[in-house]
Amino acid sequence: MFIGIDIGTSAVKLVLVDAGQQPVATVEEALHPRQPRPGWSEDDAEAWWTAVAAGLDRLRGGHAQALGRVQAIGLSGQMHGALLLDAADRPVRPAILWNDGRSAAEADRLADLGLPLQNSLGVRPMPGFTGPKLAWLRSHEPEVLDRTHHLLLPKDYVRLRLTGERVTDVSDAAGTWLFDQARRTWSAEALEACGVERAWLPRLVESNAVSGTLLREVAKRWGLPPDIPVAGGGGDTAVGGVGIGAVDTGHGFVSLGTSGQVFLADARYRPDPERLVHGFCHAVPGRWYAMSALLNGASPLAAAVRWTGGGDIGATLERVEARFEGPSRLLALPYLFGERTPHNDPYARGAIIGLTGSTEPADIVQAVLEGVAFSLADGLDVLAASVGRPDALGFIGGGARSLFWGRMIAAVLDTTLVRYRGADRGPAFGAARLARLCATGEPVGAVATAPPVEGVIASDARLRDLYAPRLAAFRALYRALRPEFARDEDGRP
Ligand code: XUL
Repeated sequence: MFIGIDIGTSAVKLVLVDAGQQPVATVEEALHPRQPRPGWSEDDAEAWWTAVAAGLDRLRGGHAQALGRVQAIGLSGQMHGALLLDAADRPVRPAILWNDGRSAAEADRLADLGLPLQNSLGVRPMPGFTGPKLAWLRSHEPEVLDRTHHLLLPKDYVRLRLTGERVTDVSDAAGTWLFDQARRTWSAEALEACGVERAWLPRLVESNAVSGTLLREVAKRWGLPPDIPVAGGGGDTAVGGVGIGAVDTGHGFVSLGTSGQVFLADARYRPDPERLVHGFCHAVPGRWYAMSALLNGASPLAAAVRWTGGGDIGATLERVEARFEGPSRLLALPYLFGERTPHNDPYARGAIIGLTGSTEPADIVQAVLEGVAFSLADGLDVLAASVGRPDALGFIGGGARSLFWGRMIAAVLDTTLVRYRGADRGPAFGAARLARLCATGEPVGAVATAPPVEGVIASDARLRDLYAPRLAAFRALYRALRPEFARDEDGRP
């Protein structure tokens, strides 16, 4: 038995997986990140631990015997966060999350350090990354840094509570903008540029390596065997790749969680920061990946359901599908949190145009689904220009539960999407695989295989042709609105 724990943005997910790689139980505990100002995003480390503890309670409730046979635990988590701890390992302020845009000025200043540094760090500095956020704290909250002794990524706080160890893995370190991707180690130059002290940083391990062992009191509380290993684990995008076996060159996926990604694994490190590609270490040794990172994946859908009166997302999708006759007359930009690839624009926001007196709530939801599909098409085009267009892509994350949305995305991207069994719990399942790898020492290729295929969604040529002009209109709408988004809160450009 293995446990995978994914510290997501809107929920923590835990999955218990047996020796035959079958999920035995999955539990989910909601999280409630805050937006203290437009474009800012924070959460409390304690909330992550409370959610993990509640999840373990529920697993114990239904599967106490299985918990007694767990061989290892693996972790996955939202990337790019900045969690600062004092000398007693207490958070000195709320963690600043991946979709926080406050450090735009710092990111632009860091970009002036030039392309060679970006090539080694894998990506252009953008506001969501840890390093630029530390630079922001240096100028806006220096007293916080005076009290700082340790810097951790979100999942690594959970590890600290499980094992007492301050450790991160290469695939999560990769997203900090403090990390040399080719050498798989911290970058002295980036640390200095961002004002980060070397002594704050956690120890580094590969994702499938042992990072520590379970504390006795933790094991006792949930009836887990004492001293079992906790694997390095990884950033949620890379671990999602492990979950569906996307570890070799050209294998990848479209993921629709709170965020969205188009991801392609690579046996070589091929950075392309000028295109806003993220070139990061994969969660398996000797592998990297290229990614278009969207800050707005399935979250605009949840928002659109709320704007149109609330209710169940699945039932809303059914209503939209029942009325679907082709592309909407409305056009929506999904950029609720700004956007990284392909815009690097923390000020971008959502927009819906074309409303009439007879617009129905379902029309608005459909337009938002299309807006996310269009922005995924932007992401795929960037990757295609950089490392090549794949023949097919996996389709994972909570959004992958919707076949209707999948058909729309396959047509807009003009690509084939493959749905795997259990792919909506991707990163938690991938984390359980990393737990297994660290406990058994098996070869990665023997464990990180593609799960059984549940269905293949081909691009519908008729729908593709109908959507092509709408995609062009979507791109034009963003270009037209960009100057408006750039205005600050007082209305100045
Ligand atoms: C990837 C990214 C998100 C977060 C949260 O660059 O920002 O995937 O890891 O899920």
